[in-house]
Amino acid sequence: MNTKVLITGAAGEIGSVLHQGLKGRYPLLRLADLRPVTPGPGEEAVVCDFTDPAAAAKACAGIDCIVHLAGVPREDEWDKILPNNITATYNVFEAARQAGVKRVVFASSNHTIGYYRVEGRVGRDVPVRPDSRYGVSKVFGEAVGRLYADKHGMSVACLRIGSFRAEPADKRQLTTWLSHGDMVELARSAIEAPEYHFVVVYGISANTRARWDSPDAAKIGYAPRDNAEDYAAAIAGKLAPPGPEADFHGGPFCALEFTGDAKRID
Ligand code: 15L
Repeated sequence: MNTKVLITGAAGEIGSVLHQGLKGRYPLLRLADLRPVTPGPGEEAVVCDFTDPAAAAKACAGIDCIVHLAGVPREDEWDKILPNNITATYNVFEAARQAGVKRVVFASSNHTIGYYRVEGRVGRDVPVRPDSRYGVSKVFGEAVGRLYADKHGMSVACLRIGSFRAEPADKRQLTTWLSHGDMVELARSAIEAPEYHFVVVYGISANTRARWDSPDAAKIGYAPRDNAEDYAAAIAGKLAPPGPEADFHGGPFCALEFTGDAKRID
């Protein structure tokens, strides 16, 4: 594969797994993070704060494909979300455009559609329904991706990642689990698929109880192997408390700071 790849947030939970899983696969793996990363052969490490456009531009130079993971990975205060997830994501796409990067793979989240009821299935074309400031920031990232795909001809994949864990931990995750191996396969597929314009793929394993539909998975050739069902007996009884956490796809994020009327969320 003759693709020079930049991973932002390479020292994070997903970034570290991708670093190991994609090691040696590309002529260059550039690993960017606020924290130092130790590079191996064929790798470069850069300490980079993507809230700074000049730093983002430097990190993107000479790259073919960016896997953009950097940012706050869960719900947080607006003062953290705004610079790290919104400004930084814009900076990454804009730096990519200026550097002539052909493809950006954006780590989005299931929290873009969190307030859909668990009884229903959710596809990629439903209106967004974020369940948190974090979810709003991921909707923003997908919108910037769509803009750069349409306006600038960039190839963009938005991966709506579910519950990235070594093993599923509760009943919700029997639906939402994404194994480490399948995360590597998902990123690899999005990096290497020969041609696509703009795709949205739910990042989950081949879970028997999956409720999110990803017709675009075939466009990138994503074929997950793991299934949360293999852990069902071990986590039987690990249920969410009654209320928004149990009622909606976004689980615990839906219950955080909740002051709404669940009956009105159809
Ligand atoms: C996410 O997007 C978060 O990054 C992670 O903290 C989990 O909460 C996960 O979603 C999930 O929905 O389980």
